[in-house]
Amino acid sequence: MKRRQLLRYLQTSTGGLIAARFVAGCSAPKPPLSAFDPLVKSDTLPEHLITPTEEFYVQSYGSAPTVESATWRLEITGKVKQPLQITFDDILRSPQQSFYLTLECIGNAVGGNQIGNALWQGTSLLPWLQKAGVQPDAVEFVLHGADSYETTLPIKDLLKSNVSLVHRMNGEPLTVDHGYPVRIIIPGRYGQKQPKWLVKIEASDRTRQGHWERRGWSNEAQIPTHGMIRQVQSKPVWNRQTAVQLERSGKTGWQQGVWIGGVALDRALPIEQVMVSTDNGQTWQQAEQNHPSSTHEWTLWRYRWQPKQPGDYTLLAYAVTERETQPVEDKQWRDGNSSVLKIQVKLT
Ligand SMILES: Nc1nc2c(c(=O)[nH]1)N[C@H]1C(S)=C(S)[C@@H](COP(=O)(O)O)O[C@H]1N2
Ligand SMILES: [Mo]
Repeated sequence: MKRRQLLRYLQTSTGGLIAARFVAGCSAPKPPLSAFDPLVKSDTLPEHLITPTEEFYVQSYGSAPTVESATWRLEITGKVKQPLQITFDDILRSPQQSFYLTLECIGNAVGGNQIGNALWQGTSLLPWLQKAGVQPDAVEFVLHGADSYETTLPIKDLLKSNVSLVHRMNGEPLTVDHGYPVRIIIPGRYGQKQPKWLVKIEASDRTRQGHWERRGWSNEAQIPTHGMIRQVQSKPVWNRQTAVQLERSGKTGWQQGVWIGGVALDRALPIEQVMVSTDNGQTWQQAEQNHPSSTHEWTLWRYRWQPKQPGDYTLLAYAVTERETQPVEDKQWRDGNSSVLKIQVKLT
């Protein structure tokens, strides 16, 4: 179902020009309580934190098209030497790869829920692209969804063995909302570069812009270094729940210490550290973190805070990679929002 919830006007960095985006998508999102509890409730950080498919955000610009796997075809066409048609059976018969990867929407609000981690299964696109053969004057691939969605990427960015035609998510066939029967996953990019209901890959000799790119969103859509607080003690926090109150005593009382937990992600590099502040940025401490299966899966982190007295506190967290330190100040939206979510904690 299409829901146009709000229209955001965005000032572009080049000044003057106004870009707009309809943020369609998820029904009133629910806090990911069940998914995030292990961040603060286990002895050690889990290896993976999967977002259950029912809680996984859905971002579609229109309604989900009905596509049957039996009649579904993926065309590889345009500036290729030999156009190809791939069937669903072809995909199932090809070598399978399973991988954990965190998907996020470039329009996700700071600390928002348009992010999730799943176990995806599919097959590499590369052998088919090699079979089709790209003509020398091709510069881009245009990826088409059955809903007429399109996005583009430079030729070289698709000629990688970790670009997958995916047909399963969290051990089940893709749901209709998530792109049944087949979507593409291109690690390192925001969700906008991963068409669902993929039906055509077209090599082109000129550059053009896709659905969201025409509306002012980054054409590179590369995921920046960024992290976010997701849980304080047993309470989930996110952009719609940024204030938490904790009592001194009791099972989750602050006297025994307060767990602050969250996630962090980058397009390609491992998260080197996550720094946490409990005094609105005056002092910073390094969080404990896990080591995910790949740099495309979110890093889980947590920090044990031992408050000394009641009062009001502001919690912040930022992530660091070799390339980038997440800025604590606000940043432009069009390249993906990587600024820091502020959590207000009242200790009584
Ligand atoms: N065909 C198609 N693919 C699409 C979209 C779309 O509207 N149509 N939305 C994109 C956007 S903006 C995002 S963030 C991701 C969301 O994937 P999800 O709904 O499985 O979470 O899908 C991408 N792929
Ligand atoms: Mo998106």
